[in-house]
Amino acid sequence: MSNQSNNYGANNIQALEGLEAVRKRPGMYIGTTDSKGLHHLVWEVVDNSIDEHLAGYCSEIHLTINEDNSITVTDNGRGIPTGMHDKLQKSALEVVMTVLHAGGKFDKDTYKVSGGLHGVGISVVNALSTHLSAEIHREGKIFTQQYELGKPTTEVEVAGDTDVTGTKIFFRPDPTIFESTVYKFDTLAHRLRELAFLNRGLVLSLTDKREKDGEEYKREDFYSEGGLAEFVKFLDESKDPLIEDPIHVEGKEDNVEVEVALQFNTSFSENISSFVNNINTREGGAHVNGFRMAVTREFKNYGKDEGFFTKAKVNVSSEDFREGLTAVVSVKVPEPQFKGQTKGELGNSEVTGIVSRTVGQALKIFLEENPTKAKRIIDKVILAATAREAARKAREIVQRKNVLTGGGLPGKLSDCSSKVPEDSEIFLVEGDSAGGTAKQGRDRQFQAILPLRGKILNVEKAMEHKIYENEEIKNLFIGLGVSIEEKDGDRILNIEKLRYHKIVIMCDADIDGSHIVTLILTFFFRYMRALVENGYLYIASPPLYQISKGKQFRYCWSEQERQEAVAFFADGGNPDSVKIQRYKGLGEMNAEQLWETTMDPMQRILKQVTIEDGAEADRIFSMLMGEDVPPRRAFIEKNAKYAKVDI
Ligand code: 0RA
Repeated sequence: MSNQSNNYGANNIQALEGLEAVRKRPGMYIGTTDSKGLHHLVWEVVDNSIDEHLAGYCSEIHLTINEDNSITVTDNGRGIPTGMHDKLQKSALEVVMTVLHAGGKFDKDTYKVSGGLHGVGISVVNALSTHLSAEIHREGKIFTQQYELGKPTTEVEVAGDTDVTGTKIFFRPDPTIFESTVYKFDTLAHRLRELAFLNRGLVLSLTDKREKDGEEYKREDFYSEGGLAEFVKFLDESKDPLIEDPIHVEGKEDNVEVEVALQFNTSFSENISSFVNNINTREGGAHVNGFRMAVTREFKNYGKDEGFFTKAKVNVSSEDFREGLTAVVSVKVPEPQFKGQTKGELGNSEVTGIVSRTVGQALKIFLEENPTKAKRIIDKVILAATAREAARKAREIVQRKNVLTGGGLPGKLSDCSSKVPEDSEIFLVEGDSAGGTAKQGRDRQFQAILPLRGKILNVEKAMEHKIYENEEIKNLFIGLGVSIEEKDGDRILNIEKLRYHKIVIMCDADIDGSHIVTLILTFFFRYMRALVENGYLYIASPPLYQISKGKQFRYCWSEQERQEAVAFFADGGNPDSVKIQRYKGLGEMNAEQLWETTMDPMQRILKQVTIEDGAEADRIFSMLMGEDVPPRRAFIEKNAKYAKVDI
C-alpha cells in the first residue's frame, strides 16, 4: 500500500511496548477480568469514537451485542488513518491496533477521553480478543484488516469504494481471559445514556442481537437535545422540583468548557454528578468545588441583599444551600490531572475559578430575572436551616442522654469481647427471635449481635429530626459508635470511634427480608454513607435450601446448586429419596446451622456493599423508597422478571 498523504501523518504514532504483556497481566491494563473488565473493552473502543465527536468529526456511534456476545462498534468519524508509518514500515491502522498506547492523537488542543488515564488504547482490546476486525472508510476507500489474539492475520486490504468516513470495529473477547463473556444490556445502556446527556446532539444506539422484541432485535436509542438539563430531569424523575426547568449554564474560558445544570427539589439530599471529558469523577474535585462555591455565594448574597434571612431569623450555613440540590457538572479540560484514592478526583486547580466564575455569573442573572423562582429556592434554604436546627437538637438529646446514662451501649446489643474494631463484626439481625439464634450461634469473641425490630423507619420519607427519635436508629448510632457532627455548618459522620469494621445486615431470604435490607441500605446510604464508602457494610447470604439424604446434607445458595445437590445425592437413583428443605427465614435454622452457613468466616458468603455510581444510587433509592408511586411502578415492572416471588 502506498504512503498516503493525509493531514494526519502516520508517523506521529509512536511504538512503545508489546502486546504479550497485556495477555500476561490483563488486570494491569483493564483493572479486572471479571464482568467489569469485559465491559471495559467496549468503553476502550467507544471512547475513541467519543474523541472523534469531541474533535468535531463524529455525530453517530452505534453499538451492537452480537448473538455470540461479540461486539460491533460503528462510528462516522474520520476513520483510523491507514497510511504507511515510515519507521515501523506498517500502516497506521496496524500500529493503532497492535502497539500499546499508540492512540495516535497527540494533539493537545483537543479534549480526549482515550489515551489518557482511563484509556489504554484499542490495542488492548485487540490483545484480549480471539478475533478483531477493523473496517475503515476513509478517503473514498474501504480498508479492512483482521487480527487474532492481537496479531494481524491479513494485510490492510482495500475492500471497495465509499463516499462516507468512519470506523467499524468488531471484536470477540477471549473466553480464556475473562471469567464471563456475557454482556449486560443494562450496563451498556446506562453508560450510553450518560454519554448522550453529556454530548448533546450525539446519536447513540444499542442493539442486542441475542434478544428479539417481536420481529426486531432489542434496541435502544440514546439522544439528548437538552443535554445536562435533561440529565438532571432524568436523575430527579421521582422528586418534586422547586422550579419548572433546571438552570442550565454553559461557558468557556481558557480552553476549558463548562456545562452545568442544576435543580432544587423537595428532598433532603444533595446529588451532584461530575464529569471531566465525559469521565465520571466520582470523587469530585476542582470543578465541583468551584460549582459549590458559586451556588453558596450567589444564593447567600441574594438572600442577604433581599433581607430574607433576617426576616426568617435563621442562621443559614453553606450546607443549607445544598439540601435538595441535584446537579450535573461537566467540564472539558485539555490536560486533566486526576488524583484521589481511585483517581476519580479532578486536580487541575485552575478549573475551580473557571467554574465558579461561569456558574456565578449565570446564577446572578437567573436570580435577577426570576424573583419568584428565586424566592422559592430561598424559602427551601430557610426550611433546611430550620430543619437542621431541629435535627441538631434531636441529635443532641440522643447524645446527651447517652452521656447521662454513662454512655452505655443499647440494651439490645450483645457485644463481642474484642475491642479491636478491625477484628470485630456486628450483625444487624431482623427480629428478636432470629437475633436470639444468632446470639447462640455466634463466636462471641469477635461477633456482636444487634436485633432490629421488624421494619425499620423508612428514612426516605421521614424528616431528619424524627429519625433521631426512632429507637432502632438510636441503637444503630450508639451501638456502632458513630455520631453526626457539625463543622462550619456541614454535617459529617464521625467514624473515629466506629466499633466494628464489618457491619453485616442479616435478614431472611424472602421478600420481607429483602424489603428490610433495602430499608437498612437506604438508612446507611443517606445517613452513614462514609461507612459504605469505606467498605464496612456487608449483606449476609443465608442459604436457600438444605438438601439431605440420611445423615448427609448440603446447603445450597441457588437453584442451580439445588439441582446439582439433588443429582449428587440421587446418584443415578431415585431423586424422591432426597429431602429438600427450603429455608424461608433465619428462624428455620438452629444456632449451629446459622453459624456454619451464614456467620462462620470460613464458610459464609458476605456481599460487600459498594457505591458504583452515587447519582444512580440516589435516583434508585428515591424511586424505591420515596413518595412518588408511578416511577416506582415502572421500575418494578421493568425489573420484575428478575425477582423471585415465593407463593
Ligand atoms: C488515530 C488518529 C485519528 C483518529 C483515530 C485514530 C480514530 C480511532 C478510532 C477508534 C474508533 N473510532 C475511531 N476513529 C478515529 C485522527 C485521524 C485524522 O487526523 O484524520
